Amino acid sequence: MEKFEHEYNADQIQVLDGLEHVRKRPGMYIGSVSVRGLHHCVYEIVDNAVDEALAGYCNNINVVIEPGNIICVEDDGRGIPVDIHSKTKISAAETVYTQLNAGGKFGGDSGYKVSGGLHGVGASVVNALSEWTEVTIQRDGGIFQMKFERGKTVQSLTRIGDSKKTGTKVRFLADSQIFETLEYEYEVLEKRFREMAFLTKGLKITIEDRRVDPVQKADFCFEGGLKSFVEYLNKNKEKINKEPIYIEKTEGDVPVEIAIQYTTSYSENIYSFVNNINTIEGGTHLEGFKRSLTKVFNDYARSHNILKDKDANLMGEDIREGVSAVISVKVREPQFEGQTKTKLGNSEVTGIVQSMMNEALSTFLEENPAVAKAVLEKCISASRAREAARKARELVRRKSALETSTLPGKLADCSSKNPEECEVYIVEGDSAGGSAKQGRDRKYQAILPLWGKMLNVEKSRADKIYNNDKLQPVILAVGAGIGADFDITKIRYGKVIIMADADVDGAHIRTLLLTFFFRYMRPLIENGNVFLAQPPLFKLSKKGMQDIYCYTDEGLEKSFAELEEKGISRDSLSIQRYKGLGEMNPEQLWETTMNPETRTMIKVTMDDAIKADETFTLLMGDEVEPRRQFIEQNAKYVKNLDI
Ligand code: 28F
Repeated sequence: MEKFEHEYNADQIQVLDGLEHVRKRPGMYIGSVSVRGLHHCVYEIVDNAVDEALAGYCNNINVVIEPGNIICVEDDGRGIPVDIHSKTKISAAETVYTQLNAGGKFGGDSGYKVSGGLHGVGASVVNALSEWTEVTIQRDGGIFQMKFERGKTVQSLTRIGDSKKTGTKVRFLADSQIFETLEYEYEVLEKRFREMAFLTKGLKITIEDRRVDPVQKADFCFEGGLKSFVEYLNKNKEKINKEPIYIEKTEGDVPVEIAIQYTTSYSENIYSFVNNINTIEGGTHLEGFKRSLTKVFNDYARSHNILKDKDANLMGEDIREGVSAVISVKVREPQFEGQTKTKLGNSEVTGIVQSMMNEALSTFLEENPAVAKAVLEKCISASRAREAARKARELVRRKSALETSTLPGKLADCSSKNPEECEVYIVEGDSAGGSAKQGRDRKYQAILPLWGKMLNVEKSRADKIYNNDKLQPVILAVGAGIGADFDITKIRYGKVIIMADADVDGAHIRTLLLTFFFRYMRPLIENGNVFLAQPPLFKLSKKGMQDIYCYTDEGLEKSFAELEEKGISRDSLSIQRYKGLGEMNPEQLWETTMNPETRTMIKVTMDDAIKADETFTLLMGDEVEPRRQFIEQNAKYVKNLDI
């Protein structure tokens, strides 16, 4: 008895230590306390329900954002076990919610567990970071409930009724003492749950946002799994193989699922997952996929005399042009490497994926010769374009070696040569470019005005891009090459800032430039070097009052309200609406948009690569109808601006 008491206390102290540490250093467990970390909490709880689905016991997961930013997640699995541990006298369910890593997430026997990145930290972390948590379990003929506040049990598991059903429901309110914001972003959650539904064939996930009226909701259930995923990625693209190539097989204890569909576009669009985690940095599974794709297509081309004896092999990048693919593997003990711990390191996985895909893909090509032929024709012209691009590049290199200055003539460069402090504003149009040149701080701010018709990047291969007179100044100014040659260590400016008007044309230029960066200087976006300048939409002025600049419609409303409180009425103010950057004089442009002390800028992130790719394709692809829809949808916004 003595000993028992002692152990019990020791355990309890450890439990408290664990969760208190989570509250002290939340970043260590959920990455950050920004909106990202907030969303991460939802994923943790939903992940547990998905695990129950992967174990084969759960078919439905419902997620609700309730008014007040309360999250409710419910599944129809077996319910977390409610039996009481003989030693600790605490229920299994309470242990899962109060003990760090008690969910069997590390090791354990419940299938393919996650140990990389920030995933799988578990329910107890979410509990520790919530103002309150309420868990309701239906199981063993009863309804059981327990409650917590900031990780501490305020009501142990109690039977509150009878039920013939089974399942787990978790409601929690994230702690405002911990998080910068409690405002969940519906779109972000929706996107993640769509992805999770693609990755778990047949699982139905619903999401509902009850903070808004009418309620916003979506439900996802894909019987096709990854096949549905690539169809979704390609929905606005012209397909080469109508049915995606689909492989689903388990080798040893490694389940592999792959779907591949070729499109007529010039970009490569491959997503890979390990244990449902997006492996942004790739790894051994992706390596196996790429090797197989290259080998099988080359072998087929040789054996069918499409490549002659004298021809060189096609290169991997040629064979990946226009491909959309998703690869998902489950690995029992994944080794995650790389900067963001999203690169699979397990070496055995390469061979598993490669041999499985070799067999399935070569069979597919033999059975679908028309598809094989169409893809190979595309690969061969990609390889010719690559060769042409190489020659064009060499020409540029040779030219620049001869010329005294390799910088574009229109560039008004800054005096500093230290990329860390230098920034370049890419500005559309004459007058704005002129104001920017006069208004800037010439020590570290460079201005590159753009002229002429912008190239449609979606429809252009690398050789055209290299010779385009509008983009070439951008390439030369940034100074780090493009495509496979892009070398981020050579960039001449730490910040590349797109400055365009807040109108339709401005939006077009922004989209085009972002497409270009996304496709040809992707590390620049990944590394956080690309920004969007935010010029003001309105100026409020009154005699004797300092001018007030507003950057959004909401900002304008807010300023009105604040001024009214000070007794300044609306009719005594003069409001100027800026139609374009050109309407501002150099001082105003500096003060509102370029002065690092006062400006606001938006950093362009890769967070939503799928979305970006979609928009680019939509705006510039061959399909007319989706583009028309996009413009129509955005016309509302445009009208809004043209008060
Ligand atoms: C809304 C969030 O968390 N669902 C869960 C289960 C089911 C089991 C389980 C969970 C046992 C002791 C580790 C049931 N029966 N939804 C959820 N459903 N956890 S979480 O077990 C956890 C282990 O500690 C479960 C038999 N085995 C497992």
